[in-house]
Amino acid sequence: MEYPITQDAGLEARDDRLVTDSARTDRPTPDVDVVVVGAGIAGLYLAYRLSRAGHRLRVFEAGDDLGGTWYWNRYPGARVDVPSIDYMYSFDPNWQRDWQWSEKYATQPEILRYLNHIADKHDLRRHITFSTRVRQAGWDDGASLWRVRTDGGDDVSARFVVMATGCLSMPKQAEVDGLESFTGEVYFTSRWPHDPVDFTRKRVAVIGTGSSGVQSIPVIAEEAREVVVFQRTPTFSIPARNGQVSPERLALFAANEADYRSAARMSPGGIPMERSITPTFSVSEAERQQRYERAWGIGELFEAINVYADVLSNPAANHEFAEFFRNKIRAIVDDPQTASDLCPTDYPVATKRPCLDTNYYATYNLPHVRLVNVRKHPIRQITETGIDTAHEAFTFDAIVFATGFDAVTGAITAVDITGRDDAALKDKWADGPQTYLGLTTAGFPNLFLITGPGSPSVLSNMAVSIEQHVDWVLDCLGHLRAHGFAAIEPTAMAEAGWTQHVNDCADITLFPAANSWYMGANVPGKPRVFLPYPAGVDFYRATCDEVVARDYLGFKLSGPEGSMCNDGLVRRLQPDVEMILIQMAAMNLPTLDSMPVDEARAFYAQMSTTRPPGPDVGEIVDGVLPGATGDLAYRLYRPPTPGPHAIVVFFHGGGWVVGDAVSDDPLCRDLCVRSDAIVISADYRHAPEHRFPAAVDDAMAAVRWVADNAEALGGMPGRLAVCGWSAGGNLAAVVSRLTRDAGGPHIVGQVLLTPPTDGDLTRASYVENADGYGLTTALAQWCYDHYIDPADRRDPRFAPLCAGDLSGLPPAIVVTAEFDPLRDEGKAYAAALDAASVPVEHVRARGHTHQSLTMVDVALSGAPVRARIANALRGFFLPTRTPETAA
Ligand code: N01
Repeated sequence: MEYPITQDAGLEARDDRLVTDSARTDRPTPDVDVVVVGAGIAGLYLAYRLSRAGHRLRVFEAGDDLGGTWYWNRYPGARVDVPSIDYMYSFDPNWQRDWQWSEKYATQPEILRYLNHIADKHDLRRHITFSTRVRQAGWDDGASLWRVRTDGGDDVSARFVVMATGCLSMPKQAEVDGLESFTGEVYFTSRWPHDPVDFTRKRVAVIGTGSSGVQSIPVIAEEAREVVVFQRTPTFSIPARNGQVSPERLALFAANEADYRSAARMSPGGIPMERSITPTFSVSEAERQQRYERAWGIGELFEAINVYADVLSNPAANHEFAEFFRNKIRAIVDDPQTASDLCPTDYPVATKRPCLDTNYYATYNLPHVRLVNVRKHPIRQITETGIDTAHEAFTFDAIVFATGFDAVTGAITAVDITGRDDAALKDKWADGPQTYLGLTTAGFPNLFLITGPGSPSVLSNMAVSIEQHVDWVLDCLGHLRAHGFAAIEPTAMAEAGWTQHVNDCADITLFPAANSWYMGANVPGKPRVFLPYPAGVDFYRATCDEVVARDYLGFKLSGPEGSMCNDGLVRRLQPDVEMILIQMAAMNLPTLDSMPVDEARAFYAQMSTTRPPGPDVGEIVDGVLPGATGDLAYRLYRPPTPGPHAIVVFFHGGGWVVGDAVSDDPLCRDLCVRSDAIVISADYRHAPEHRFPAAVDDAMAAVRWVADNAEALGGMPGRLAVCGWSAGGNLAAVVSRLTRDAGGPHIVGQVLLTPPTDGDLTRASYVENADGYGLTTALAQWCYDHYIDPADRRDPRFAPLCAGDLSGLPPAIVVTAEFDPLRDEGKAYAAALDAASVPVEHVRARGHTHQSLTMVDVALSGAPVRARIANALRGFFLPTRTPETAA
């Protein structure tokens, strides 16, 4: 069994550039260079950049005028929930001469006026065909161009198509029976009429409590005689505290607008802000509550989500923050039942899009406003006169649907897009979207997606993300033109890698825990896939830039003169591991091999104190056991469940030079809790004072002592496994063989986590991962030199891979990490065990380093690997594997 996607298959960068392609020199000239679909914020900026760069273009817009989201969503109370001065174009540097935002959060009419102002100022309307929906776009491979058809009868050929269709523009179906029978007024927030709607003296139902509902309900309640809100899922909302544009922000602008915009581009969310690196529980409760209050008081969504680094990854941290919000709701809403119904409890805070509101919760204190919890009182149907729930019949004059969108992919797949070989994009994405960078998709040459799935899009300030995407596309077109290429398309490998990377990023967050539109969960039948890229605008921008800097890594470029393909993957490290490496590099710490041994030990111990502690176990006991030549410290971790338990003897890492019985404390706790076994971390003598084979002798002594005292330790005799990380993994492998040869103690399984198994420094993994991934080849060399003479390095007590006979060894799980100098020897040992018919599970930890799998609660992406280790341990301890039942 193997861990999915390994580093081994086909990742070598291929560079078959400029292969002559003489068959394709007579290509027809398309009607235009670029067709842009949509004239919202993205479409307008595309029109600006493309026209300035001399591209011939047409922009098709389904609406009767420009504005996209801001054209359609005219419902009462509609506002932006990113500060206005952040939610605007940065390409228009002298904007302050002719534009001023009147409020911190501008209303929909003001934003629409702004977009019209920009279009007029830069003469963009002439490129746009309004009231025209693009129905079809098909790639003509022979002619190397797109054929685009609209509902207005246009049939336009273009070299490129850019989907600027928006992430939240395809309204979701109502999904309530009987709507056609209702004789009153029906409104959708996403398709609000242009003529004013007057709710005075009317009984109004609002279905939906996302951002649109939260914004419109208080405003509708100001007018209507009666408002009944039908809520399926309560939302987390914070007060917007709208008002004048913040003077602090204006001062920052005045100081240096270019710096301000640049800080936004390099921020996690597209608004100037430092990414929080403080874990929630690293500060006192009083400090945390103060911090939460400050976030509540500022009225900015990004600020709120950024309170602590782990709000979106640590369930306990998230729970505390969510409870803070729930307490606020309880404090505002008078009726306890209504307050309780308004408190979200079944998803982590911020895993569904949180809202900004003005008087949302307080509106429920008004006598004419009522909340119906649809979960308790499901809507049965819409009737001629109103809405019937299972328990009540309501009469209404108007029903407002604020029920959301087929987000991120809906507006793209609504166009019948066919690529190479007439393959339909809709079919390709049937199980979830696959893109490279959220910008392009394999099989669909010259198709660009602005803020497409797999890009930060809806998790970011859209204005910043749109500009970044459009700028990238324009640079790309310029590159193609300058180098004589006519087409660009991502490779299948690059796309698969990016899709995997986006999922990896989501999997270390709590996002997948919610049935949100981020997950596609709001649309029946839509595949459940996390749609946006959650690692941040900063990280994403750096990735896009890196792709370009690495000669369009992952793209195939082709043209009449030939083609080039620089295949490869842009982000191979797990996202959290990469983040850790970046932070470590920034700290510029000295390396262990640059220090005298004593200093290295002290430094290693000091670093260990900065880690999160790992999970609680039932009991921890420190003791000493008799080693080969004297007492050795051990630490015993007992599970919280009733005993007796199976026992794992654990050997710590540290290259036989540094570390001790407690230096892998979080890992041991984690193993103990996950495997429900006692873990005994036994120390051993260290080099250079005690060179090979002192550590082996001590490891053997520890295993014997534990086996002899299993019952007294609370263990089950005969259920004994060994486990070790790094040098400790080596010892676990060695002990497994020596106990086999000695006829006992009986070991039921061995866990070898990134072990050295022969120290052969010529292996490819030592070369590929020599530096930059924590354990360096130089440090590995330093450890070997301290531990063992070169002449002894084929002794199987150091190099288990050199042992002649591996048959009859205990079943094993061998974990290797992709970016570990030791990777290949672990892999070789797993293969050797397999060849000797030893049951072995080889787990290849994709995107991990030598140390990262031990970083409990820091590198969250290591958790599934540790879960597999625990699972293997539980398997080792099954009665069928123990000597008494085997007998
Ligand atoms: O849509 P939503 P939205 N019966 O999907 C409920 C952006 N935006 O238009 O959660 C009963 O968030 C649904 O319930 P559930 C912003 O990114 C920004 O409000 O599926 N209820 C949910 O409560 C936002 O997140 C701004 O269980 C039904 C609601 O309808 C995104 O657009 C303003 C239902 C839909 O909420 C979408 O917001 C507005 C049914 N059959 C929007 N079907 C600002 O900038 C759905 N619901 C401020």
